[in-house]
Amino acid sequence: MPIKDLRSFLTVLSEKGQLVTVEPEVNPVHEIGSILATLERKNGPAAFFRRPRGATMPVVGGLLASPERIALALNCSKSEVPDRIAWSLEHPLPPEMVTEAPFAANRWEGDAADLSRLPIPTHAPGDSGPFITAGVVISRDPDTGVQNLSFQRMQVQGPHQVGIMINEWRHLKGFLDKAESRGQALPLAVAVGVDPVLMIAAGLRYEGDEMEVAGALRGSPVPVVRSEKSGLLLPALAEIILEGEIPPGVRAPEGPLAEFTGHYGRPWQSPVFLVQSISCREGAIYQTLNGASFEHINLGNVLPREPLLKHFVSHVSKNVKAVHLPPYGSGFLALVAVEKRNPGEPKNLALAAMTAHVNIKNVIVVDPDVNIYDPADVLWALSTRVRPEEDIFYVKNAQGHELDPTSDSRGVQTKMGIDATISEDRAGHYKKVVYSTVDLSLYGLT
Ligand SMILES: Cc1cc2nc3c(=O)[nH]c(=O)nc-3n(C[C@H](O)[C@H](O)[C@H](O)COP(=O)(O)O)c2cc1C
Ligand SMILES: [Mn+2]
Repeated sequence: MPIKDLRSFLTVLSEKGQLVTVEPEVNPVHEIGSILATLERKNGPAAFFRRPRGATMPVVGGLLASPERIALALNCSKSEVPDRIAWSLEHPLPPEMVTEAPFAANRWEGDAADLSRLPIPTHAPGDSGPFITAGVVISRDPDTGVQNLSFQRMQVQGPHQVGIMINEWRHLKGFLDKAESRGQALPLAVAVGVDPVLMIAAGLRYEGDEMEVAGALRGSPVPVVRSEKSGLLLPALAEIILEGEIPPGVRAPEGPLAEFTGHYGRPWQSPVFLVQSISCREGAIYQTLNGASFEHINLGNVLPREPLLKHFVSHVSKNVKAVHLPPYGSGFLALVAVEKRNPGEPKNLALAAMTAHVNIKNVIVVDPDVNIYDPADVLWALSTRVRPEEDIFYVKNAQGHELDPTSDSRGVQTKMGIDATISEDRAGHYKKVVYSTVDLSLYGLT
């Protein structure tokens, strides 16, 4: 079945055993978040919650938490994903106008556009309240009219108001700065429950309209309708569309929320998004994700940056066999496997990886017999192949991410490179032990 929206993706996931339905009633406060976290930690399936307490619609979550499901979303193999994203950034495909949007079936405006209609979960125990976390934010440059997709967490602050956390270097921040300098409100729409390529595209840093990258990722243009209210182009097959505006000069306390670093941040003073209408499809499904989750890291760190990492290290050496930003490293750890030809090569690769993206702090370079997708293999290489005084180096006072607890408030930190390849003089003496993998079912074991 071709994927074109959330529903068709759910069908594909259930056909592949990648979606479970939770039939009992669940509490949107903490219980949904805990179930999603438990499933994710054991590389389990995504979850469809049929009966969130007090809700009129189901909730789905954890859709892009695993490499298997990301590959299903992109209809390719896991190893093809980075090249697929790199290709799509180079071959954008503009959206296509259609006349009908299923989300027009139900529309509430003004006082009726009440956020309590939506089953917005409070995810982690220390979260400050319910947050919209999987909503794709649609905005427009006030000068050029070019649209933008991004994720911004949104904390429910009232029936028609959410706090929206906008980091300094985001395109949306630039748009809001322009609107605010003119004393104008910035029109905004949020699409919840979309074709997963729109989510993947929203996590990318791209100078242009990410909707065109989503079209390229899908291999067909995103169907859109023009909002009568704001003129924004909205994905026609979204489950739920919120429309409204960010008023100029308003800031309100927002957060904390479990962050992608696996830590809670501090409360912020964030702009607010005033919701003026809510539209949703017949039988709408609400989508969510956990703040501190592999799903967040996959969308925000792994998928956008593995192509960059590959590009940077391949520039330094043609002997690179594989690269990975493991989600358990919060995007701060890069792994590189190389068939080294020269003892200096791993250190140059570590330096290249550190500059591939500002967030990359620790780099471990391993031999190709180490499976960089298996944390146990990486820790084994660290434990048996690293001579600290020779193989570990630091770059002090480098720029990293300010939410890394080792950074100062501006993100200044020490980066670390580790050459975990076996040293040349020892290489002839050691060979990795590899047992045959057997089919346990032949022995009555499962
Ligand atoms: C799940 C998720 C949540 C995010 N939350 C925020 C957020 O609250 N505020 C923010 O500024 N960026 C957030 N980001 C990062 C941006 O959405 C991301 O960097 C995006 O590419 C920015 O788009 P832009 O390049 O068009 O500015 C989040 C990313 C993900 C994947
Ligand atoms: Mn952008």
